[in-house]
Amino acid sequence: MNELSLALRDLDEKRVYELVEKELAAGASAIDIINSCNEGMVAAGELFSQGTYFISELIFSAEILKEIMKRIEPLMQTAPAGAGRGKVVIGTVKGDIHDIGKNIVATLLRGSGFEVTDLGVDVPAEKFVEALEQSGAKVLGMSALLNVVNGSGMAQLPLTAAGVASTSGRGSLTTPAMAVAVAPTATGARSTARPRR
Ligand code: B12
Repeated sequence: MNELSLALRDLDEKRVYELVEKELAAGASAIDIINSCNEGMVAAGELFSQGTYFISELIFSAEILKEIMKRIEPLMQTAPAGAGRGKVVIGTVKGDIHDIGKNIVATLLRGSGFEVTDLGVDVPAEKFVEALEQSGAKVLGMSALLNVVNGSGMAQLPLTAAGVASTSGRGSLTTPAMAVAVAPTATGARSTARPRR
């Protein structure tokens, strides 16, 4: 973990903002900042699961990260609006309200010229299907950070009927197997999963 990750883990708000400015001035990209923050958030999550942090501390870590995102979001716009790279439906699955990572992905996609339909959080399976049908999107992004929601409802998605070409599930717990379970017959069903930490 670098200085920024540690300051975020320790909820040292003022120091976090100073370090973000320092790193940006030194030439860090928005993605570099996000990666450092991710490390700090994972560490804060570990302190929570060990009982050192309470939910209030987790909420505070999220508030700090949201402030950082306000600062770096403009740096994530690389393509002109309506650049026509394709359509994507994205949302956080039912039972889960984590949305910071999902919002980052939506911003990056928009910034790269994709038209994104963001369904928000706690999205039931049928809403994903409805949005795919209405928008004609061929890509579905589902965010899931809680293991209790792993597969629940998601495996029921009639994705082939909705014409999905590729599925990315991502979060602390998602696996390639999960993405395939969600869309077993979709062409190129895959996950950008990372191992649980
Ligand atoms: C902040 C946080 C919260 C905030 C969320 C605020 C918000 N608006 O999102 C609050 C305080 C509300 C919260 C609540 C809870 N949380 Co919480 N939370 C976290 C924490 C610390 C950080 C998550 C985060 O924002 N990370 C930063 C972002 C940038 O990273 P990210 O989400 O991983 O996203 C990146 C990638 O995953 C990827 N990505 C994300 N989505 C998608 C989608 C697609 C399509 C793609 C391609 C990529 C992608 O791209 C992003 C950028 O790199 C994690 C710790 C962890 N290890 O993840 C725990 C964690 C996820 N929470 C946890 C828990 C237990 C809870 C609660 C149940 C606590 C409680 N007792 O109430 C509740 C759940 C409420 C609910 N029903 O959802 C556990 C889950 C454990 C588990 N195995 O299920 C974790 C792992 C903490 C822990 N170690 O115990 N939480």
